[in-house]
Amino acid sequence: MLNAQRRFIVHIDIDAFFAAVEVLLNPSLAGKPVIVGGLPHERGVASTCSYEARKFGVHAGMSLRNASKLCPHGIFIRGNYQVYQSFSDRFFRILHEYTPDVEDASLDEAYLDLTRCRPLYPSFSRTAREIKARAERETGLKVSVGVGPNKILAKLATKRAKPAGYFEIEPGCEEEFLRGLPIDALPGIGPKSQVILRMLNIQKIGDLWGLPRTTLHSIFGLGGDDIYLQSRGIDSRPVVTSGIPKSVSRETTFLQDLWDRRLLLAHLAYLCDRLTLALRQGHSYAHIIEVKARYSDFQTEIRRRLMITPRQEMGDIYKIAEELFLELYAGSRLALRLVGVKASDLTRARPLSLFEPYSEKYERLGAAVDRVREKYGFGSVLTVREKMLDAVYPFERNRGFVLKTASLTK
Ligand code: TTP
Ligand code: MG
Repeated sequence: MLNAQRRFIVHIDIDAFFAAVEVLLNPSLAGKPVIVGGLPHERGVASTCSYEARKFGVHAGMSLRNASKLCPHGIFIRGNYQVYQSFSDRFFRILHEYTPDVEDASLDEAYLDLTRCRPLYPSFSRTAREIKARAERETGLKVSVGVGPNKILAKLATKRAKPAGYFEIEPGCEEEFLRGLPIDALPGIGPKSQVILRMLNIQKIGDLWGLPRTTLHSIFGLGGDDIYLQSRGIDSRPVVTSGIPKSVSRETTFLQDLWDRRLLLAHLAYLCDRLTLALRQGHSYAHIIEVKARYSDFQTEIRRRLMITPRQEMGDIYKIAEELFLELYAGSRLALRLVGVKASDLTRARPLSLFEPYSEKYERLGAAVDRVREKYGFGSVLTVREKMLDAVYPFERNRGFVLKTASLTK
């Protein structure tokens, strides 16, 4: 069932991360339902909430309005991404002391592969427990740790361990561990597939084992092959250590739903500007640009474009984002409540294009803009299009426009 050489993969995830940081900074919040993401009357969604708030049914991604209905005595906090980022940095610095094989899966979540470090650690289990204890001691936050022979099993083990626990899947116990889990525990089974499987009376992962691969394939196509492997705990994905994030995105909810195309494009331009700043800082170029729009009825649409030549420059990325946005918004009769732009499939090196003469003009332009901004603030260099936002948002020289919701994704 599993790979010939058993790996020792540790998955570690901070509990109720943003909310836990807020409690740490303000201990009077301990034991109370804390919801991070905005105030109850504001638009937008909860980024996360404390376990006390979860008892009321509140969860990440829920609109603040619904959260405040379910949990009227909840303590709502807008949140401060920079503070969370600094806790995240501290967390990852600790992890990197144990192995070079650390993959940052998100701000508060990592996979560590200890297999290569066997000579250093006589007992992997003891080391994994020590990592947990140290992360908790030095960040002041509770973490959960799962251990298994691959990423999917380690992550499922963490889910079992939450909150603040440790769970290790011993060799030979994988089947027993997986058998009773509900099918929606598997990350590869989306809501649609779940409905189909439930119609086939498949509720638990163990129930999936009775379906031949060919049957899963004929129902779900390639996704079926994946379900077959996942349900058996087979996962050969390596722990990827590259420091490049998987994607960078910037999005915002508006103060009021927006129709005006020019104003929408102004937001998009500003978000692209923020996004390309992050790309330059990460020395990365994007192969995929994605635009997201959420309508006033909460329907969300995404359009994406793959580029064989990866891009980093503001003008290029804005042009693509604008095309995607206009394509998406064409003919819509609804106003929008959110737009976002995302760069993914990132690469460090900009491969030479077959069709364009090589030039560093753009890189030099970007670097010059960054230098001016470092000295005079982000708002010192803005396009005419972005300047339209002047009429809508307060402006701070250092930070630029203060949008309603800063992007919370990496
Ligand atoms: P998670 O690890 O998914 O959630 P969590 O740490 O709050 O709670 P737990 O792990 O104990 O279940 O996400 C980590 C942080 O990422 C979370 O604190 C806030 C942020 N986040 C968002 O901003 N939006 C989201 O939709 C999610 C799921 C998380
Ligand atoms: Mg977490």
